[in-house]
Amino acid sequence: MSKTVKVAVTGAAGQIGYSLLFRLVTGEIFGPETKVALHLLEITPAMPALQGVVMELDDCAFPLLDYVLMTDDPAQAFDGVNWALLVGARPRSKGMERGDLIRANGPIFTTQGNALQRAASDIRVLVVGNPANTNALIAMHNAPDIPNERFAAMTRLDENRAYAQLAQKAGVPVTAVSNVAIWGNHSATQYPDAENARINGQPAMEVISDHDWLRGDFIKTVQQRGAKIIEARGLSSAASAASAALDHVKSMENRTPDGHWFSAGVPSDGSYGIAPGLIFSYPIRSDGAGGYEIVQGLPLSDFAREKIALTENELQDERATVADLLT
Ligand code: NAX
Repeated sequence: MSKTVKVAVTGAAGQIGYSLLFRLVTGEIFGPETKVALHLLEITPAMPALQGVVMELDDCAFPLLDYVLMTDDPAQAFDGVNWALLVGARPRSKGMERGDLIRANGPIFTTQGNALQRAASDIRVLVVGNPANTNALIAMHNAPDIPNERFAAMTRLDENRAYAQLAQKAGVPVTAVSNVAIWGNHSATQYPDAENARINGQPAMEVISDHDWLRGDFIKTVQQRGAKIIEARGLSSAASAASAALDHVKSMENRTPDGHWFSAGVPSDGSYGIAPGLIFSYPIRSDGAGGYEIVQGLPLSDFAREKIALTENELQDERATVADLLT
């Protein structure tokens, strides 16, 4: 075995954790030569449940699982880790507005941001817990020792959802679809971009002639997919969310093939006129060595610009709501 990668997962006893942990150690993400150490963080009352999950991890006898650390202390959880998947968050309770949820999550992500400074020098952070973009913004601001570009919020599930919708509409396998991008916030204002997408290498707008669908129900379906799943399942997306988080890690670990991209909420550098510093989902390309670039020069129609402005405004409002936490 050539190396060990240390991965912290927060909220590890939750739904997403249950779909995520096992696949992290099969070799599919970091390769068959890399051992994986899991640092699992939970809140104190969930430690017994976490113990049950770890018993199951033991029972899989995964050859690549190096060790498992269970803790309710963020400082211990993030000590020396190479990846931190921040899944745990305060859920929305009855009657809670989005603003209340954002504020309720503040203390979690200030504390975790601070503790992340104990991580390895190559740490990369993916925030899954909602509101993901603003939680990532808070964590990033509270970890001044870590370069901002190491922080991302997950919009890969939204991207995967858009891939599936386009493939089904065009009657092609999902592998025929490429170059889908999610712009903005992981929320109902996000803009799933079909105008730059391709199907079998052709513009999706040429392959799918139903432009009313592309500009209407396609966008709405992706934006509201999470709510539809809760309605149908009685529980929020978990396996698909875990799968998307793993896709994100894999994409960051490997160089993105030429002409392709994937989406993630990353700190805006002002690209496409977005306010600098917001955690904004863009199409990005990984260099496979820890760095990435925001894809430049994609054409955006007036329709797209209008949608992107809406989601940017929402993120500006969210940032204003937590301004006092952004040290
Ligand atoms: P669960 O409620 O099943 O699990 C969350 C776990 O986090 C619980 O075990 C809880 O004890 C733990 N937790 C809470 N506060 C914590 C803290 N301060 N430190 C460590 N652990 C803590 O939720 P689950 O379905 O797993 O979803 C987790 C988060 O992902 C939620 O915020 C959810 O909204 C968000 N999602 C984000 C998605 C995305 O695309 N970005 C999609 C799926 C999902 O809805």
